Amino acid sequence: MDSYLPSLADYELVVRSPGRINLIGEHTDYNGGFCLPAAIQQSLYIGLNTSSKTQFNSLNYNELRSIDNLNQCSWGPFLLHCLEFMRSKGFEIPPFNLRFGGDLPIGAGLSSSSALCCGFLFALNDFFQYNITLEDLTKFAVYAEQGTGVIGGMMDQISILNGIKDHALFIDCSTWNFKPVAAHLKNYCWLVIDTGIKHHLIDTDYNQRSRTCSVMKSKLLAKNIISNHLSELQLEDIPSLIPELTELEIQYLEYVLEENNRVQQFVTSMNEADVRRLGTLLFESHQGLRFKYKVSCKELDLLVDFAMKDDRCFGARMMGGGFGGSTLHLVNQHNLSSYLEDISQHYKSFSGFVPNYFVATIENGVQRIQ
Ligand code: GAF
Repeated sequence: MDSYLPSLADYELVVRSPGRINLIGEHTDYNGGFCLPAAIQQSLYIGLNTSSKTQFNSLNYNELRSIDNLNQCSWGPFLLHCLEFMRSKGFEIPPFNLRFGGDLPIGAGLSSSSALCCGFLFALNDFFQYNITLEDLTKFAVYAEQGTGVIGGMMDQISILNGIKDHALFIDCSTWNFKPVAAHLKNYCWLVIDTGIKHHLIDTDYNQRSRTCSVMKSKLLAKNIISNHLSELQLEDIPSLIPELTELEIQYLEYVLEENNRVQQFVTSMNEADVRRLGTLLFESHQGLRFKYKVSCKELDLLVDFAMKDDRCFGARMMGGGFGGSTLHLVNQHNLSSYLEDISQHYKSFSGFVPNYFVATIENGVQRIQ
């Protein structure tokens, strides 16, 4: 991580912008539901300097861009949309020199694109002293990233900008309110395994899910069945909605409402340190994502299927938007190395390579470090 900092030593301002894990509550945010993410140690480090000409430099990609060709690289559109959003709000942005890089894996379901947007907006705000509140910065980051074409929610930006060390944030996405939940379980750890299947959400069926839910919402709003979000509904309401919705919509709705219930039960079980119940909820979440919401893939399933048959792991599930990326495993620390060895070998025999992994350390959200 710190290996990026020497390249930023001459920068007037340096911001650390973390990735995030999500303990549970997937594809619920854009449905006004619940989720439980946390900022992690893997981060992007973003440096800003004054300059006569605006320039952007990605250390990970070893690419240098100006405003004119910023769109012609994978990371450019995120920065461009942040700049456009800030200008649309009336902020004047003098020329600057930006350089960034870090140890946050890209396209691994750990929200590297949101880390870039959140960190960039936070850096601009601090550097040019706009005095935008953290609450507004969070909104700006959500809307700017939506400008790139992903019809996503607010889970990633809330956790990246507002994360609290050793805590997950229990977010009510209907109000954007959140409260910290202690996420440290004595003798257990949160293990993240990257399938190596890379994705940008815009290239997946993520938007298709989001659109289907939005169509469903419009139908139910038009009939005054809901007043704002799908997550106002309860599972018991489903039979009465069958005439209003398609079979696929019912299937997705059932997943979302079940996942909301799981998040609430998860928070209770975290407070009670009931590791077995937590594990069961993780497995149930994965099955919902796999069979009802259909956003998993065979590599994610392989890792979770292994976990289900192994009593060193209490629970596991895919994490983030899906279609690749990483899985989260709740593992007894004493068995961590043997579990890792076996699951890595199992994955290698299927995919040909040993997957990357790390034990998540839950850290604070975006911070100025220089
Ligand atoms: C991605 C999105 F960016 C989030 O808003 C959320 O929908 C998540 O997928 C799925 O829970 O990370």
